[in-house]
Amino acid sequence: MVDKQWLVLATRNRGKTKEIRESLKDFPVDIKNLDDFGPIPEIEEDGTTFDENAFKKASFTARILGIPAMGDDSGLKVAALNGAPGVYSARYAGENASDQENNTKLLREMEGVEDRSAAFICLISIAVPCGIALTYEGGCEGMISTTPAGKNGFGYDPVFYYPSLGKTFAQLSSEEKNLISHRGRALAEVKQEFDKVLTWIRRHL
Ligand code: ITT
Repeated sequence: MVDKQWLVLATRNRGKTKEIRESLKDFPVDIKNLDDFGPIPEIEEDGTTFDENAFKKASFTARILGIPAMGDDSGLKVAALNGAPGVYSARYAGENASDQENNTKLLREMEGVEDRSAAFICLISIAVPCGIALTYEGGCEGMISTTPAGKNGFGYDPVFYYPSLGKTFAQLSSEEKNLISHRGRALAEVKQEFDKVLTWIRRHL
């Protein structure tokens, strides 16, 4: 039997954790998350790009815990809002804002706006304890709905409408969402070269 590689998810977001675990369930990797370890210092997300923040989350966590880590920095870019909320998606309605507060603010900003096109972006960084990392990216285009719909997922899922399925992301199961979402697409890139990723990790441990 092949030994599973430990990989810690550098996130406290349960929705992301669920989707990443689901996506990698058939791969030889034992996925931990930050809750499996004692308290560790907060990761500073002060980068100006998704790329920078994903790298910060992964490399900081890998260095602190001494275990390979995966960071996900993601968010929603709305064309009519000049790309907002972007890297500030988690705190659009303020520091520690709830998903519902963020959605309410977004729908308010979008009241009466005709161009409702938007895209989710996800940057995945896989880092080893010495601090270096591999990066993967995925995106998904959709529209901002006028009212929330659906109970699944997290974040902006209830207001992100995916036209070709005629549903919001919150109306999809995590398996269905992973097939088309920004995170699912970034993870598909990881999975496509999973053997190489494992070799790279082991070479740098
Ligand atoms: P960690 O930093 O602990 O991973 P976070 O929620 O703060 O968790 P981000 O800084 O990457 O993560 O912010 C991402 C925000 O973008 C997230 O809180 C959601 O509001 C939104 N988002 C990202 N991916 C999403 C998805 O698949 N569905 C809905 N909203 C999403």
